[in-house]
Amino acid sequence: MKIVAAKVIVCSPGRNFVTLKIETDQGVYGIGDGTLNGRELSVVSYLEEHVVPCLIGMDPRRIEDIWQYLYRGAYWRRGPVTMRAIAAVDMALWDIKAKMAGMPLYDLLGGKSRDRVMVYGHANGSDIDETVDAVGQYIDLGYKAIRAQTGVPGIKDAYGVGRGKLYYEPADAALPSVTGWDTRKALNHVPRLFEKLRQTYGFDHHLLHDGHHRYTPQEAANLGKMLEPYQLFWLEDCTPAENQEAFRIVRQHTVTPLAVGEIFNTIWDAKDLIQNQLIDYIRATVVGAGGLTHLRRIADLASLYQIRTGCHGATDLSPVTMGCALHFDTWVPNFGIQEYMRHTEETDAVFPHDYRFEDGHLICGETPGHGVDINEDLAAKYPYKRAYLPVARLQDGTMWNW
Ligand code: GCO
Ligand code: MG
Repeated sequence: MKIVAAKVIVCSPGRNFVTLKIETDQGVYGIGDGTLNGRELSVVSYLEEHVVPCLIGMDPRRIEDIWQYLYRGAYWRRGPVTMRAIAAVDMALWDIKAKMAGMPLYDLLGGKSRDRVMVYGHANGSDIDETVDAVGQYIDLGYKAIRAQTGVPGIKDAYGVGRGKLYYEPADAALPSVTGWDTRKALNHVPRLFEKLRQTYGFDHHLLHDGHHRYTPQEAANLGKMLEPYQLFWLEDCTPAENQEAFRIVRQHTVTPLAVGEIFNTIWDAKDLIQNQLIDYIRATVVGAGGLTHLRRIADLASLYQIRTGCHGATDLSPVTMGCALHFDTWVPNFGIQEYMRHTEETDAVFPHDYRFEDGHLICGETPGHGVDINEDLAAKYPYKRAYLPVARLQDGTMWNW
C-alpha cells in the first residue's frame, strides 16, 4: 500500500483552518488538522515544502515509523510548527488505518473505556452578573462543567470575554489588537465571581477558570488559595510553564487542582510536571502534541501519577482534531474532561462529522476512521484571511502574556 497524494487545504469558514488530506493507491484517504492559530501559513509551508514530498510512496500503514521519520529525521526537533505538521500526518494515517480496519478509531486504540465524554463549555460576560447569567445558560443547555471568565473593571478587554455570543473567537483582527492586564485588579475580582456562582447555583456543577499564563507563581498560588472555598474543577495555565519548576511554588500553597499544557508540543514539556505530581490535568491535545501517536505516550506517563487528561478544544482546533480527541477520550483510561467550544455553522458544514452533543457530553460516532471529513468544494468558498490573536500590555505599556 502506498501514499499517492497529499494536499493541504486552507479555508476560513469563520476562522482559519489548515487541513491535510492523504490519499492512497487503494482509494482510502485520511484527514488531519494542522491549524496553528495566528501562524497558520507556517504549517502550510512546512507541510507542502518539507513533508509532502517525503510522504509520496510511503506505506501509510507504518504510522509509528512515519512519525519517527518526521520527528528524528528532521534533526530539528519539537516546536509548534513541526509538531502540528507531524500531528496532521499522524491523524490522517490513523484515519486511514481505522477506515481500512472498518473500525471507529477508538476501537483501534484499545476500545471504549466510557460511553460518553464529559465536556466543559465557555461562559463569559463583561461583568460578574453577565457571567453568572451565561453560566446559567450553559446549565440550561445541560452542561455539567463550565469555564467562567469575566471582564474586570479597569482592564481593557480582559482575557476570555467574548461578544455576548456562544461563539467566542479570540483571533479576530488582521493585526493583533491590544488588550490590557492588571494582576492586582484580577486578584480582587475573580474570587468574587466564583463566590457569586456558588451562591447562585450551589456546588453541583464543575466550575473551571483559565489564568491564561498571566500570573507569577506566587500570584497564582495566592489565587488558587483564594479560590479554594469554591471547589474548582481546575485552575488552568495559572503561570507560564516553560519553567516546569514554577508549579512547585503554586502546588505548595494550594489544593485547587491545576491544569496546564494547551501549548505543549511534546512529552518533554510536561515530563517534570508529571513526574513531580505538580499538576492534576494535562491539557495537551492531538493537533498540538504530534498526533495520537505522541499524545497517548503523554497520557500513559500521566496515568502513572494519577494525572488525568483534559484536552484543549478551543475553536482554533478544527472539527478534525475534535473528532480525533473524542476517540482518544473514549479510549484513554485516565480521562478527565474535554474542552468544547462550539464551531460556527459554516465550519460544521465544511467539516461533516458524526460526533454529537447530548446532556453535557460529546459522543463520538461509529463511522470507520475518526469520523470527520472535509467538503473541499465548500471549503474553497472560504479563502484564508489573516487573523491574529490579541496581545496584552500592562497599564504602563509593558508587554505581557496574552
Ligand atoms: C482555552 C484557550 C484558548 C486559547 C486559544 C489560542 O483554554 O481554550 O486558552 O482559548 O486562547 O486556543 O489559540
Ligand atoms: Mg486555556
